[in-house]
Amino acid sequence: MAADYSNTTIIIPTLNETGNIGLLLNNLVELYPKINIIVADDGSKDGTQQIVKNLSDSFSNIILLDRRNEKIKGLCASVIDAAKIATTENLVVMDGDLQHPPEKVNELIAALDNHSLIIGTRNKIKEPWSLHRKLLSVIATKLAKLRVHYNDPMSGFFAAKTKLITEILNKHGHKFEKTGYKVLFDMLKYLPKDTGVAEVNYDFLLREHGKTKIGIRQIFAFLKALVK
Ligand SMILES: Nc1nc2c(ncn2[C@@H]2O[C@H](COP(=O)(O)OP(=O)(O)O)[C@@H](O)[C@H]2O)c(=O)[nH]1
Ligand SMILES: [Mg+2]
Repeated sequence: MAADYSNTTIIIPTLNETGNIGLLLNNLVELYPKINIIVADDGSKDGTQQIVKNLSDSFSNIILLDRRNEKIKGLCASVIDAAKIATTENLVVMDGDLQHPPEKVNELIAALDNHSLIIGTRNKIKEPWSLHRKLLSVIATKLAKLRVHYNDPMSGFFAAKTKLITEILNKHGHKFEKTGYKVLFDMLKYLPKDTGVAEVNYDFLLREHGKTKIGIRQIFAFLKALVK
C-alpha cells in the first residue's frame, strides 16, 4: 500500500511568516493530505496565527500551537514543545518560510524506514547573502562539524522517529539551547551511539517574503551550545 503519511507530524516553527505560511500549508496538504502538521508560533504580530487558525478550521490535521504567552521563546523551544504533543511515529521539522522544499518531505520520511534520523543536507546555498551572513554560516558550520561529524549539522530540515527525539529530550532536553536556532545540532550532540543516520540532499530555496530572524541573540545561543 502506498504511504499516506498519517503516521507523520510536520513541525513548523514560525515567527512572522504571513507571506509564506499559508502557501506552505496549502502546498503540504495538497501533497500529503493525511499528514499531521503542528505550527508552533511564538506570538507573531503579523497575522500568521490567524492564517494558521483559518486553515486548521478547514483541515483537522493542522494544529496551531500558540506560544505567545510562553516565558522561553525560540525556535528550539517551539520545536521541543511541538514534539511533546505529537502523537505520531515520525516527526519532520521544517521552516515556515518556504526555504525547505515540500516535495522533499516524502524522501525524508521514506528514509526513516531504515534509519532513525534523516538530515536534510543543503546543497550549495544560492541565497544572495551578504558577506557577513555567508561568513557566519560557513564559520558556524565548520565549528559545529568539530563537534558532530555530519555534512550539515546546522540544517533546519530533518526527520526522526518520535521515539528517538523523546529519548534524547528526556535525558538531555534541559541542556538544549532553547532560545537558539539549531535544534538539530543539539540533538546530534546527544545522539545515542548506535543511531542510524542518513542524509538527503536538497536545494535551500530563496526566501521570497519576510526576513530572517537570525540576530545577535541566536549567535550567542549557538556559541553556548558549541561549548556545552
Ligand atoms: N517559533 C519560533 N519560530 C522562529 C523563531 N525565529 C525564527 N523562527 C522560524 O524558524 C524558521 C527559520 O527562521 P529563519 O529566520 O528563516 O532562519 P534562516 O533561514 O536560517 O535565516 C522560520 O520558519 C521562522 O519563522 C522563534 O523565535 N520562534
Ligand atoms: Mg529561512
